[in-house]
Amino acid sequence: MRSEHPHPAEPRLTPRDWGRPDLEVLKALESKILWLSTYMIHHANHIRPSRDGLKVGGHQSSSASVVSLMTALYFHSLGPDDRIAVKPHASPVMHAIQYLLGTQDLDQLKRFRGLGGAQSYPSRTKDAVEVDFSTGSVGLGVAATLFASLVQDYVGAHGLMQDGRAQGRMVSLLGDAELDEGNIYEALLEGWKHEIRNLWWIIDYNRQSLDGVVNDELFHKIEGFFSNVGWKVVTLKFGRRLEAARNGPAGEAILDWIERCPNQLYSALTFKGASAWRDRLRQDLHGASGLKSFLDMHDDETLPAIMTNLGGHDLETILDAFDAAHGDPTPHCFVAYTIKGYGLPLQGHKDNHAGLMNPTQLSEFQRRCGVPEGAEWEPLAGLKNPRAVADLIGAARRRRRAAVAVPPVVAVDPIPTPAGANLSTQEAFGKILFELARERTPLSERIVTTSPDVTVSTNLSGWVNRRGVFHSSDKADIFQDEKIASPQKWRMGPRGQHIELGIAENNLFLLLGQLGLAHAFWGERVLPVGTVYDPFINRGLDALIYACYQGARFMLAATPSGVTLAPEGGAHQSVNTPLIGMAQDGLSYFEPAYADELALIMTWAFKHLQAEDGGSVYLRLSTRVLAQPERTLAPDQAAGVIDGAYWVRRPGMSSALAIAYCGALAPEAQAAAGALMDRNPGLGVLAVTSPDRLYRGWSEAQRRRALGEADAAAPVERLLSDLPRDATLVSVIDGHPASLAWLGSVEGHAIQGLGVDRFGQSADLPDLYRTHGIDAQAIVRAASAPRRALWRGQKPRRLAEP
Ligand SMILES: Cc1ncc(C[n+]2csc(CCOP(=O)(O)OP(=O)(O)O)c2C)c(N)n1
Ligand SMILES: [Mg+2]
Repeated sequence: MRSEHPHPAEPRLTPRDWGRPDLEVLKALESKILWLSTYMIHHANHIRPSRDGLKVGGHQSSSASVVSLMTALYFHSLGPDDRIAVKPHASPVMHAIQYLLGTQDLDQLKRFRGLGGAQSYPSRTKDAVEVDFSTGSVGLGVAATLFASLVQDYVGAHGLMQDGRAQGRMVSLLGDAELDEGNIYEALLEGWKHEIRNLWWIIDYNRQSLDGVVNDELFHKIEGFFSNVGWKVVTLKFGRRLEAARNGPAGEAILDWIERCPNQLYSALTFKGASAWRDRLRQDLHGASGLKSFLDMHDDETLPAIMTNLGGHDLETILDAFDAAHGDPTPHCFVAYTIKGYGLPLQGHKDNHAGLMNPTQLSEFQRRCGVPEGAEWEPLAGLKNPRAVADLIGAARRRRRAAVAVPPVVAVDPIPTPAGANLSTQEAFGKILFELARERTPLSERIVTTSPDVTVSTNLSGWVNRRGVFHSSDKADIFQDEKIASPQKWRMGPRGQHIELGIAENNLFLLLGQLGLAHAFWGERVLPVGTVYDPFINRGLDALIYACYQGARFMLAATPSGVTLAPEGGAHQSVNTPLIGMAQDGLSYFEPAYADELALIMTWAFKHLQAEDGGSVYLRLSTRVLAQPERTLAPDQAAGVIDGAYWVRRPGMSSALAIAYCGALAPEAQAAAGALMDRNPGLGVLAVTSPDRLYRGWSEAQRRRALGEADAAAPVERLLSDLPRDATLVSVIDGHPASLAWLGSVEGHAIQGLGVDRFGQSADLPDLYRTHGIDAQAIVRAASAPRRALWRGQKPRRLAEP
């Protein structure tokens, strides 16, 4: 049953408030944008000196395809609160427009695709101009707009929108081949469940992708997909001139011919030009009444122009369609028929994706655009109506809202260690959130949780019971009302602080990414916490990387992890995720063993999410219940938890051995230490809480020393300098051993790196740990293994007998 949103959009400014621009002026702007975007690419490839001989690239055809649509959007249809994802290969168009609007420097355009210059694909974090959504990995930027509209609803319902801002429209201008990406459909379904609104997807339907021409039937399918999930589909097929031709000689026959013309043929004729159109129409419409008059009416200039007058290149058609949709919150899909390379000699050619105009073609194009030589970068050069164009640009510039001011930091009090003599880190995580939910603190009010159908099994339900599920309208929990006993109480309503998702992990990361940017979009922070099964990070990995690349801030609790999942094993056992956690920029990975460590990490994490130089946090948690140590961590140990490691047992001066363990394998490390202690009384035990932070600290110190800061030292260097250089290190983790094996290089210790590097299977812990060589015996064995001789003649040495 569909419901009414109780939080209608604030009154927002729409094109009705500023009225239609003069069409001729808009057309002049359109041609200037086409010129600038084309020339920017040409300049980077043919004029800027090359130092490495590589082709710089840039997509002149993909860009030309959307010039009319983007002209209409930026200079008429986009309101001050609207946000847009521009398809990756139209980056030059976006930069040209920003340049005209005065928000982009010429220097940036001249350095397009060069260091510090305009990026190849729109980038929130790397571009100098304000970019709403990064794009590049096709499909993701598109779906991100859908989740942004959901977040906007959340933010609106929770009163978290900075003063003076209204609910805007989330717009995606996408390539038609982006619809091949499965994440689009996962997002559509999720959007339908959440009754998303204020969303426009404008498909640049040029019927070409990278390798070729798309299937003729795609259009019908698109209509079906979108209307199935409640979207309005608006098709912009013919432009004004073609529509008008309908009533002229052979009009119906010609439009009907275009309707039936296979995409490949239409593209080929577009590329070939006037005489090809003429010949083909004569051949295919032989005998059609009025054909001769139609062909006689058009010369070699106007015939191709009319035959390619598609909706997506006709400003009037575009403005009509966009204007008609304003005021309707229903999500809209516009199918805008376009031609890839429109207006360029590359148009329609099936291989034009990476094609570049040569200097001769460019000169001819420059002449046609009326751009005087030497005035290539001049915004108004060669225009017939420069003053009017400048006025239109000025009006669009004045409509823009200033960037969102940085919101104040939400206070984070130290999180107490959850009670319990025996706990898993997953349980501890659930308890921490449950406790946070008890009181209405600044922190607990801003936390929003989300999970792809694993809320209960990742221990989030305590939080959800207290804070409710977000939904546009209040909904009772029928099971509760019917007095059916269940620990889950799922009240739903606009004030709920948990967003429940379907299983698609891609959607989880896309949503976390947008929640994690709420402060940048609407000026108030939310602190997103997502839960997922650790192995299924891989399922949504590109979206996770995308969220980090966008600079989003979120906490990810991934649990269960590793082969420790034991009986439920096999496909559910994660092996590579520690390496993902280490390698992913913008994401700090932690794998604590105990609840006190987790409480410290989460306290730090909620601050790190908000710090200017902060980022997102990934907690790799476990379902293995461990006896909790009765202790208060010393200040240096507590600091070590955040830096990535601390000595549980500091090595003695003459120690020959230390064991470095991570996460749920703490008991194995302790048991092995117990067994080895007699022979190695000075044995050290290092608890690694974050292989990632530990490694980053090390590489940062190396970098600083290389730059001359001789005293720079990393936490891991200080820790391992306690261990005699000829001692052996044994590292152990329930994950890929490479995540810790680098420890040997820090101070030159010989290391035996234990971990999991093969698929697991269902079994109990003793069998699994034995099979993968991460049990106490394996640690003892590794500690006792002979070292490989370093130099010829050097004798292998045993540290302890097995
Ligand atoms: C996930 C992903 N896979 C592959 C690519 C490489 N790629 C870049 S553009 C493109 C085709 C895009 O076609 P379309 O979306 O129709 O855009 P057009 O160039 O026609 O405007 C491909 C396959 C990519 N950028 N992202
Ligand atoms: Mg395309």
